[in-house]
Amino acid sequence: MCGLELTVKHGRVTRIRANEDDVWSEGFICPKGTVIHHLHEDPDRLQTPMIRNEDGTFREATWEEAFDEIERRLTPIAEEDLESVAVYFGNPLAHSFTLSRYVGALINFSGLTTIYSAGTVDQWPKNLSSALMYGASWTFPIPDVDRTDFLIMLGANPFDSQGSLLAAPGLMKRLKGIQERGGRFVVVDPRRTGTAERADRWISIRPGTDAALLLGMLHVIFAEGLVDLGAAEGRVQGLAELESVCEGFSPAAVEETCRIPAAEIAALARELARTERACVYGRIGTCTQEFGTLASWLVDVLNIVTGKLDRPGGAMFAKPIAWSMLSLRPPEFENGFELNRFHSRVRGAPEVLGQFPVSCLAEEIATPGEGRIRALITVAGNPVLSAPDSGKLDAALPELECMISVDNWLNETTRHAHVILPGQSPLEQPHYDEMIWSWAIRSAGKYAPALFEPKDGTVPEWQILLRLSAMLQGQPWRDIDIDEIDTFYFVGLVSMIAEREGSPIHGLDPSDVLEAHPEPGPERLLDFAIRTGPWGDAYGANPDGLTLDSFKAEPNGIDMGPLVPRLDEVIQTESGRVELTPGYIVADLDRLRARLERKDDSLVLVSRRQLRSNNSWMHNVAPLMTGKPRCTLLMHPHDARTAGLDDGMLASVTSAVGSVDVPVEVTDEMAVGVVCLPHGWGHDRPGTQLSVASQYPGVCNNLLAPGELVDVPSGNAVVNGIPVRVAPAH
Ligand SMILES: Nc1nc2c(c(=O)[nH]1)N[C@H]1C(S)=C(S)[C@@H](COP(=O)(O)OP(=O)(O)OC[C@H]3O[C@@H](n4cnc5c(=O)[nH]c(N)nc54)[C@H](O)[C@@H]3O)O[C@H]1N2
Ligand SMILES: Nc1nc2c(c(=O)[nH]1)N[C@H]1C(S)=C(S)[C@@H](COP(=O)(O)OP(=O)(O)OC[C@H]3O[C@@H](n4cnc5c(=O)[nH]c(N)nc54)[C@H](O)[C@@H]3O)O[C@H]1N2
Ligand SMILES: [Mo]
Repeated sequence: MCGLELTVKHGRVTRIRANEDDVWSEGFICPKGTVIHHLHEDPDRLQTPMIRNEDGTFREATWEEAFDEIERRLTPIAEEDLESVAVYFGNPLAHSFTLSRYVGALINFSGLTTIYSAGTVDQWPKNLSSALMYGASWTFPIPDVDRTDFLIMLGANPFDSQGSLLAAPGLMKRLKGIQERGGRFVVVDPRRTGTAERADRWISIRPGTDAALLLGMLHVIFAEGLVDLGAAEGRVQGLAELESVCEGFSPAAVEETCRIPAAEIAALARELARTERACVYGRIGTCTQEFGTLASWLVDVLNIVTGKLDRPGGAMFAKPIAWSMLSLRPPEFENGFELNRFHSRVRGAPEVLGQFPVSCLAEEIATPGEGRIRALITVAGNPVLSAPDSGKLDAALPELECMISVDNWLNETTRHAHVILPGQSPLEQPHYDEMIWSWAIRSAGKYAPALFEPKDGTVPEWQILLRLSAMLQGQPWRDIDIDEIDTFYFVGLVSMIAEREGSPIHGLDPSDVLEAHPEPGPERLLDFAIRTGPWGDAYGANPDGLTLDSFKAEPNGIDMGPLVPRLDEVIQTESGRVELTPGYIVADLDRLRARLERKDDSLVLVSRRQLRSNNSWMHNVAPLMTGKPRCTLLMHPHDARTAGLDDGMLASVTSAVGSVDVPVEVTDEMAVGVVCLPHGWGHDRPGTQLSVASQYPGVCNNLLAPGELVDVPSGNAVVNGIPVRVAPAH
């Protein structure tokens, strides 16, 4: 999302700098931005389809050969049983206005129902709590960092990650800004991260116990009469029940479990309640853990009962200029969010918001019998490294009768594909960031045209995905008219929006809208989202309003200002109020009560992210890989001594499902009893085409994550708080 200034000479990028004039990022840049041209130039990046040979090697193929092969393998399976065809999509969708919209089209047009994604190793608990609290599964309040005076961050480390479901350029500078205004920020994390190091206070927590901490705080708020709904007054449901919910979770009752003194818990609650402009924010450490849904819910509950919701300096809802497809409630949930409607075949895991835990994927492929997954399409995902129990998935993928990957690299996952279909490089396609504006601290946006003409013979991803969708419907690939399907998709969307009461184009004839956009492809969808957004021209109704052309005329972006209160606009619950005590979530408290009773003396493993990397797929960029080895096990000196380990020694880390050998980095930044591995490593698999990454393989932490460990209500994977044993490696 940061504005970059690229200098090009003779068709090559010679320099990348932060764009100082960018209205959003104002000169901020991170290491990933400075190397974007390496992704474009990477000799390992696929520029033609690849077909796997019998012996496991790959050959470059023409698009004709690739689609012939897909027709031969995929079409018969889809015709026999579409449910046996699964799709997995990954993180890059969040940033690509093409991928996100056209993966939606792939699913809707083909009728695919077996859907997996990186979402169930990420924010599914937050999706669930928002669905049940606000009636909108992608509506998350975010901290108004620029105006807050007190921020409690749990399980987030923007020092490395920069942000997540909170987009704020140069977030660390903004956190410092809180301190410069006389405010404070506190970090709750089992590791004294770079963020915690700069915070006013680091509160070390036992992994997986945030829900207990937050209930302890809620208990204090009720017990001390600190409830004050503020702007949410009259707009919430269930306040009385909430008080009884925290019964039995006093600070004294949770302190041992959380390993945080009761007095500190109470002080935190009081400080939150008493600071007018304050906010609690939780991120991935609060989601990918044993009580992810409870923690995600309680973060919002605390903001609400202390009057922080929907007010400047508190937790607010972003107002993007261009709406994302995710803001549309799926038709299957038109009458409310029904959960656990069906169950997975092997484990009996309930679906949540249309998906099973991604850790079910391996067993659904490997277990014979009716309903087995026989074909898989991956789009921009690397689950062999990113999904829990990844060894099992790596072993299961070769059993597929057909695997197609839409991906730009031949990596740990796509090496199992029968056919890989590459898209274009990030510099060969236009960019307008996709979902993340929905959690941005300003209503801004910007558009960058493609820097380079796409290389001859490349095919944009929207066309690949539409073609696959029609093939899944049994159409011979040569007969498919991409433009026709795209227009059908576009008109369908326009009709849906035009039919809505209160829509800016309510009653407009979709064919008039179509006339304004004769060119097929993702740009007209983006233009439509801008024009029907809060500042759009509404196709004439608001003649001075924004269109995509407005952005094309302003390469530094357009900023429509800071967060504004908008609770009434976002709530979509049946009651029209925020549901404070959704029964489905509250029912999970028994599991937490049992946790308070559980003996807990094992060493546990958590994950970390790294600044010079992006999940699993930027380790092939040489300038990001210099310096000390980074795939290390962080361990407190006390734990290292107990295990007989010293800094730099090779340790063997063993969990219930796997074992890896990795060098130890002894550091008191870890809480005692907690060890930490980075995620996204493990590039030692044979048959990939990653010439840089394979020189720095590291180990895959997900070999250690038991697939059965999930946050029960959401099905989200638990990759933080995994019991492990650590010993010197032999
Ligand atoms: N243990 C542990 N596991 C985790 C996490 C953790 O913290 N700990 N974090 C989780 C989180 S938050 C996430 S988001 C997931 C990520 O999980 P995934 O999304 O499965 O993994 P990524 O590493 O982001 O892989 C992105 C893939 O997209 C491809 N790609 C890159 N650019 C493009 C493009 O333009 N087009 C196409 N078609 N493909 C492209 C890359 O080659 C790569 O294969 O991992 C999760 N797994
Ligand atoms: N440079 C870079 N930036 C990235 C990414 C990347 O790989 N590299 N990945 C992107 C993606 S996909 C995402 S989702 C975001 C994630 O962004 P963040 O949520 O900021 O992710 P992390 O940096 O992994 O920080 C998570 C923190 O949670 C802590 N934690 C672990 N378990 C617990 C627990 O039980 N309770 C609490 N309170 N804390 C816990 C960990 O110690 C860690 O410090 O980052 C994005 N940004
Ligand atoms: Mo993520």
